[in-house]
Amino acid sequence: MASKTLVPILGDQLSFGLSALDGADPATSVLLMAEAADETTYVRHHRRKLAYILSAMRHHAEALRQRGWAVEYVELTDPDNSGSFTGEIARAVSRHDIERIVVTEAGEWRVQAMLEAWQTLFGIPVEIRTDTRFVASHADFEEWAENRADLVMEFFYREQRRRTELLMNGDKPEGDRWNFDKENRKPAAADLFMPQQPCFPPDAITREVIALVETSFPQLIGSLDDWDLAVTRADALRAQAYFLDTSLGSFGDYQDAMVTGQTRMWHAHLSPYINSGLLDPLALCRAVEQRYREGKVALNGAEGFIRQIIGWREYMRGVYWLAGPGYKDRNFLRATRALPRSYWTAQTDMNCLRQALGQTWATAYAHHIQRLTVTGNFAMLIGADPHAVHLWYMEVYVDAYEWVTLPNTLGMSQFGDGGLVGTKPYAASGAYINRMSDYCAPCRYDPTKRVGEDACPFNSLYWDFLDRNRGKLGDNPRLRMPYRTWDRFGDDTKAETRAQAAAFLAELDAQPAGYEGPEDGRSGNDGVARI
Ligand code: FAD
Ligand code: DLZ
Ligand code: SF4
Repeated sequence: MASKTLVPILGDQLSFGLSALDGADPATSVLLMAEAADETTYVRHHRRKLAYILSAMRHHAEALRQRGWAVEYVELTDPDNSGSFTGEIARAVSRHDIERIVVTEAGEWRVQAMLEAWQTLFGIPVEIRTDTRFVASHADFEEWAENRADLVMEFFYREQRRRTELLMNGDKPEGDRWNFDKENRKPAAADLFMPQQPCFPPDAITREVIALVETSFPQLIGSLDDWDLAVTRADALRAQAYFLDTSLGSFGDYQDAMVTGQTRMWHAHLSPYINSGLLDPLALCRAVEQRYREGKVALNGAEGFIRQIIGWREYMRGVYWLAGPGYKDRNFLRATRALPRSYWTAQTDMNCLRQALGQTWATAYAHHIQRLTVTGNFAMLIGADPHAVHLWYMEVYVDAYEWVTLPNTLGMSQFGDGGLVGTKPYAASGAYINRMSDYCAPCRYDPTKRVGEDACPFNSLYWDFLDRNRGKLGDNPRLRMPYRTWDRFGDDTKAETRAQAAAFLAELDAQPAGYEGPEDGRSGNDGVARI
């Protein structure tokens, strides 16, 4: 029997062009994909997220076989399944005459540590290759970050534009500006034309996976109804084409807007497919540029979208790896409160939270501004433990993998890293939510009131957050204005604001927090609890 190369393919490596497959010979390679219990349980994934990953993996295995690869696929319910990546490598090594392992580096520290242990464990060479699906390698990011006091995303992004030559005219950015973000801040109204969403009904494989998730994970939250996710590259490309044709034109203008009942608006909803490998982010950016060059979309929209991908997405990954495995333990503001149970049940009278949480429960998706300004902002203002917040985001969003979720939650949204990712906390009062959404009009709270029975909780919490964190945030130049405003409040105003926030937090603490199981409630979304 000829010696073989083992090529493990992880659940977020569903790309035909994966670096581990470069130069591989189908005749002497065994591709291994495994549904691992460790991976399905290391956080309490939303059931839709779990079903998406398992179904996309099963479809990808089939597509690889059709391309001539020998794929060994271990299902979750296989009686011999060891439950871990390392256990499955061990079993594959014992089944075949494996002379070496070639694998693409993992997306996160936890899994990378496993890969790095294999050579010693199995006594055969293990080649860990760079993940070429990112424009900047770890070394590129380290080089960029070296000797910089602040890791400002905008400067990294410019380097990425030069590196990819996206929207460049020689050395100069298209339109002679790098960033058109100022044009991207329009609120949206419900009567604007919104793109219909593409829908990919479940096929036999997805239905089987849905049944598996329903029976095997009864303790998890989230709806599996109205399945609409693509699980193949072909369908993910259809979703991409849909976005390019119908949403990209308005993406920039309404990037920060929130409208009741509109889950995705003009957002791409492509992150699940990009992060699991079904879509190539750089090819997507090139398609966006082409639309601009053909005069089909405006520069602000094209630039804004490309910035999200080669800028923010890659910057977050760079920070995650640069900061090291200890990043997740940072807690700059020493925040310790547990998340309210409404984060799992969507039962709250605060309409903005109810909308964002209800939609998250139903679809495992919320767009950026809901994640940042509603759920993230509220968690930070009440002083929630940033690691608990991170875990919640890891659980509930279909696009969540540690490398991208952690810097977004702990860093950007909770300021838990003290300013590595963002220069100031994304704290906002009810006024901002009211400006960018239609959530406030039907809410039982009034976004213009700071104190009183119907005052929007965001308002007193916002000032109280600044006040109680003054020792840590008082010197932040970007917070000079709000602190000046607070200082101009009279003593009575300050006292009543503090009292309002304290009463709210006391009420919050008296209610159940966290989530222990389905008996805590699946989806109320009917506003029975106040918070
Ligand atoms: P669009 O708004 O249409 O943006 C286009 C693409 O840009 C996205 O598909 C995504 O690939 C990329 N992008 C935009 N912003 C970011 C960003 N800040 N970081 C990384 N990529 C970005 N994104 C994830 O992919 N996984 C996460 O687990 C995740 N958690 C988040 C948690 C918080 C608290 C916040 C504030 C943001 C988080 N994001 C995360 C970033 C962003 O919200 C999502 O990428 C976006 O909502 C995905 O939806 P979309 O495809 O419709 O994005
Ligand atoms: C997130 C996830 C889940 C839920 N299940 C699997 C799985 O069964 N098998 C697998 O190969 N990968 C899975 N993943 C993705 C991994 O947990 C991990 O996030 C990536 O491999 C990145 O390191
Ligand atoms: Fe949210 Fe306050 Fe507006 Fe209600 S009034 S929707 S709680 S911002």
